[in-house]
Amino acid sequence: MATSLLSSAVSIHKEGKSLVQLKETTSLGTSISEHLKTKFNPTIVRSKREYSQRTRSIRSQTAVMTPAVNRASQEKKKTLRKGSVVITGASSGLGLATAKALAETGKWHVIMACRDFLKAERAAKSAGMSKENYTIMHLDLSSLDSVRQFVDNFRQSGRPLDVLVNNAAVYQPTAREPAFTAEGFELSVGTNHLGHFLLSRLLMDDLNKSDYPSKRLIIVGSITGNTNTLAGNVPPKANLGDLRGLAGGLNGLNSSAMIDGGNFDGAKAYKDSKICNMLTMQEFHRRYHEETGITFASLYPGCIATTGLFREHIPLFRTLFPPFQKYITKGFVSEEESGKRLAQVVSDPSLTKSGVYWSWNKDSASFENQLSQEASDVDKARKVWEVSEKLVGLA
Ligand code: NDP
Ligand code: PMR
Repeated sequence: MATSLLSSAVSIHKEGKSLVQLKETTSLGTSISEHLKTKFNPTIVRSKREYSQRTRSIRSQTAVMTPAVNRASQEKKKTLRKGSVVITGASSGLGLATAKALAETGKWHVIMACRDFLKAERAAKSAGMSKENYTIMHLDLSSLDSVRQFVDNFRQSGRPLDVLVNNAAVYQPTAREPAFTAEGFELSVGTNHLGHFLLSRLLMDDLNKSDYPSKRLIIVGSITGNTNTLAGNVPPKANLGDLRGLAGGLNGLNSSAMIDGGNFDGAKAYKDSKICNMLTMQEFHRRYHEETGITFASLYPGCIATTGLFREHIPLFRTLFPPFQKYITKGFVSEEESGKRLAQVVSDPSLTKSGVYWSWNKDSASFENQLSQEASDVDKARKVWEVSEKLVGLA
């Protein structure tokens, strides 16, 4: 019954596209004011001071002890410092749960890279995160200026970058017309893929400089972008086609707002953006893993049916989706559990393999999952990379 209600929920907003029928086919730039806000933000200033005090004290201890210690104990000392992890979209859902899980260990300082500072501060407080374990910094992924400004602000904070988690996303299943980023890219691909693409490319230098024992760049993927699964076959299916819309700039004017050049469909745009996320992770792996030792990974954390991701879906969907996933597909995971999973990909010493798309089985044990043909297409990954480079102004 839940299935039929859910499918009617879908057909309500996509007139004439019932699931049964389709089954066969299968804020702008943070310029000076934002910069000042961050620069004079007491949390950041305080954290920066605490961080440099801490490093100074570690350095002075090391200096005093140097003559007496051997190399092995120096190495051990190095690993004593807290890891420093940037998580985008840490103001709710998976990002917040991961921030909380990492902060609670006392071994991580979490930089919550969020578009809504106050929301993030409230979320961190209500999650019970203690102040010395996190810093909030402004990042709006739907503006490339904001991405660049974030990178500048992050560098000014003086913190190292040990792990970057590209988690934020928007999903617009009921939109009839496309919305656009500050630069005029369709919003879902612009935010979920292009914003993160620029962020990751710019922060590669910072990751490279880190002396942390296991440096990682993680891009959250999803089952719904993978057409080798039942979930990935729920229409509209992800498909990047020949990338003609992406190459045209996704602006909906002289090019389509969709990557494959087709008519706008918000649900498909999200799934396409997730393929881009998974392809980008693999392309990073091919280009940089050997040279840098950085671990590149993606994951499907499970169906976290209660998060803000579904905020724009119709109310009936939001009511039925959690029980449907809990009792019928059994793919449901709580926000807390999903946070533990992503936290493992950030910090577990056994998950250092690069180029992997992680998933978890019923007993919550991680395993290397298979990506769909399109989500593992080497040629497409290179093309997505090259076109994206042009769109974000790196080539
Ligand atoms: P949420 O909506 O709870 O979290 C998304 C986060 O992204 C929010 O913090 C949101 O900020 C932030 N965000 C959105 N737009 C921007 C922007 N322009 N700039 C900066 N941050 C932004 O959703 P989830 O926790 O469910 O999603 C997290 C990730 O998990 C996504 O990558 C999603 O694709 C993935 N995922 C989710 C699944 C699920 O079942 N929920 C399943 C598989 C993957 P704000 O709080 O201000 O809105
Ligand atoms: Mg899906 C094992 C079956 C399974 C799983 C794990 C998911 C996950 N879904 C499954 C099956 C089905 N879903 C079936 C059979 C249907 C038809 C009734 C169905 C429908 C459905 C809808 C309408 N499912 C959805 C939607 C959404 O709007 C969600 C979406 O696609 O967001 C992009 C969604 C999801 N199902 C999932 C997961 C994880 C999602 C959402 C989040 C995401 O991929 O990021």
